[in-house]
Amino acid sequence: MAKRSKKKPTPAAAEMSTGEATVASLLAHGLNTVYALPGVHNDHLFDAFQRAGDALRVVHTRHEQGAAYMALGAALATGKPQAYVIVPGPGLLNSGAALLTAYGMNAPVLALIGQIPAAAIGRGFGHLHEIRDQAGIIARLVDHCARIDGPGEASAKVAKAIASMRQGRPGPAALECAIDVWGKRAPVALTPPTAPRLPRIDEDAVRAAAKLLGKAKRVLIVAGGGAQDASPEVTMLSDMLQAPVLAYRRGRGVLDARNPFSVTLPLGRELWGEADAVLGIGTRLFNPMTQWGMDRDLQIVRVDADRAEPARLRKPKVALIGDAAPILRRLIDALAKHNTRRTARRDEMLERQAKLRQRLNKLSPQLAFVDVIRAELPEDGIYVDEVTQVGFAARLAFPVYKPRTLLSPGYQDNLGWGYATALGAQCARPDVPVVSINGDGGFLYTGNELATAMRHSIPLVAVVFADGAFGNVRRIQQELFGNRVIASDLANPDFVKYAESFGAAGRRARNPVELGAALKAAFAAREPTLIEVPVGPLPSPWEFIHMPPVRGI
Ligand SMILES: Cc1ncc(C[n+]2csc(CCOP(=O)(O)OP(=O)(O)O)c2C)c(N)n1
Ligand SMILES: [Mg+2]
Repeated sequence: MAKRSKKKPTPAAAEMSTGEATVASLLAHGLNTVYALPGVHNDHLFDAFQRAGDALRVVHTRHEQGAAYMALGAALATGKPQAYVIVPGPGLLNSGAALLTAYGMNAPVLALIGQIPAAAIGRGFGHLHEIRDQAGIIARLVDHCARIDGPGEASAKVAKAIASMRQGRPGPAALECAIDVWGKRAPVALTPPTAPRLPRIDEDAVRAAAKLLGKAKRVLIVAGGGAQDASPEVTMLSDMLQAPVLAYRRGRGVLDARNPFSVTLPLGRELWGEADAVLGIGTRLFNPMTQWGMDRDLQIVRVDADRAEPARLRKPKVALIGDAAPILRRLIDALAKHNTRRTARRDEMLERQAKLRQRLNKLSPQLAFVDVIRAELPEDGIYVDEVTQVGFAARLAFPVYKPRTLLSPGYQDNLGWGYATALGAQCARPDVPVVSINGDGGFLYTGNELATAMRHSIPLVAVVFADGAFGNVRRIQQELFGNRVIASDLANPDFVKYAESFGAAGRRARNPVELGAALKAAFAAREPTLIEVPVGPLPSPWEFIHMPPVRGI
């Protein structure tokens, strides 16, 4: 890594260990919680955590995937950088799926990873937890990584890593440090946090976008994860353009679902087919472009923090590069001049939403479960999704009112992310209730972290829909493979007793009404809770998710 030009150091250079300098720097960047699983490689770092006292909360988990998913959940729920700490080799690999998901979701997660003795790195002696080319493995997983080689550079490397996580397209970063380096001491000058550099807004491109969108007759806005901090701007543009806003997972809540212009996949596809212009904001547009078609009659404007993203599938007419909110504010100003008079579409949208709901009703009883969860979860409560039947229905029909209140795993769609990610969200947002939805298959990936919920008093409420199967897989085997079922049945524990064995509250709900009552009680009690919901086979959601094209290519 190239050295950053010298920053102005803070006045006094106190003697510190590498670990202490790292902690001081994390705290200076507002990171006051770390999710961690200790081990000998990081003992001096944990000693620095201990010495930081109340300034730093250390949430230790029962598996490294739990620590990493918790940091991811905290990052997704807050939009702010979060850190996890693990031993090298197996510790790193155990956290790998979460780090991969953080990359896919542009989540600012910092991995602090131990290393074997500095002098032995790369020499193949077979030290405890040694893995070949750990730095190379990490470099494939994140955009920014470095090794901290001593106390004097720890703070600068932490500052640089955190800056990289917020610069341009956000994402995870990783820092390694060798077992014999964390404890080394020297006078240390701390590097203060740096503000992200915002790219200059291209005013010509803003004008071109305003002209194009202003003239278009039927605009569709598509909001992705990059639109989460631009909710007021997206809402205003939707109103000015009378444009529906499509979001599937990461962009949900950017336009409040109580606004009839807020649409999910099936309506979004219809509108994509009718649109003459699309404004994609912080989204790869992957599903629409690859599934629904993108003929030349569809003019596309993209807003993206990543310069490389807009042209990936097809070069848009206009690309605006940078954070969405400031760009959209300029676009709103310019559009005021170029926008045509438009007929109000509110009634049309209300009618289309009602029709869609009729169609979706065949997802029963999933939708009834989705409805009671929405009824009991307060407006700013956080719903954490999983790769499960009720989860798929929620992606289509759970009304999301605010950004960052539906957390869904993005294109990795990795089974088993949910419970620990939700724990992290609840840890970082103790002020709002968090509910974690799980299948019986996915839950046991990180269900052991019930121990973490108890140890750290994290009042997460988890719902486990138990059908005794990897239900999604089983249904595909039944429907598409002549009922040749294999490896998709599950031997389950009694989930209520399982929760109780940790000291958590366990409840059972046999139908949507009972689930509503159980959720009400759990949110009132504010204690770690698991609600088991026994279910039978559930109808397939896939006709509403994988849909045929509506345009030419
Ligand atoms: C990491 C990972 N492994 C495997 C899969 C494939 N997969 C998708 S859904 C599913 C079954 C989910 O079972 P369960 O959690 O019980 O939910 P259900 O479909 O029964 O509601 C599997 C194995 C995946 N998405 N991610
Ligand atoms: Mg299942």
